[in-house]
Amino acid sequence: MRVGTSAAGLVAAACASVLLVPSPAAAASQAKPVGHCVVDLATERITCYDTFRESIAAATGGRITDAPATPAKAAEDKRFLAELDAPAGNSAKAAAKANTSRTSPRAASQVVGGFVYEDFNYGGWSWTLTIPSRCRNDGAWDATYGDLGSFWNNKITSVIPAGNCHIELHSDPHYQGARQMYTSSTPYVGDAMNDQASSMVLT
Ligand SMILES: [Ca+2]
Ligand SMILES: [Ca+2]
Repeated sequence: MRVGTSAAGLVAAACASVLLVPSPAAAASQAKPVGHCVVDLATERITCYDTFRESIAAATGGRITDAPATPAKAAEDKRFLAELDAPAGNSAKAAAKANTSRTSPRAASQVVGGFVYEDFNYGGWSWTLTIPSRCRNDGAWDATYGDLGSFWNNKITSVIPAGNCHIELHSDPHYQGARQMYTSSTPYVGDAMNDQASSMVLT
């Protein structure tokens, strides 16, 4: 495991193995490191890992430990995407088991509502979005992130909605500016929204 940095840059003191990770921009001068982060939209806590597989294990509370090695493969893996959407019944036990092995200041959101990526075709840094329960598709907003902050502001280039959610990107913080909705796996968000998103809504 690599990190545990929140959008506000606070290290989660509760987790002994936590380290602060450089932002993608700050680290760009070296060989480009890539991290795979889990963003709990309920708490805005961001925790990053070295591998996509690790990040999925964390995002699912230990339920899925054999995710495809790369996000690009995951995007085309129907079995994996279906497993992500499996009923929460099975995950309760796994989540309980996972929770006994680490301290957590708040209960984690363990439904995956989607993924956003730094680069074209699900490349670069990934951010797996977790939410308390699946989206309802009733027109109301199910989860939000009002200000992506320097860590992932103006970087998103591809997206994969999950958990019955659609992902709506906004070019300015707090759901202002241009907006665009994505209802299925999208390897390129389009010229108008590429590297523009500063806030997002799951609906
Ligand atoms: Ca980008
Ligand atoms: Ca922006």
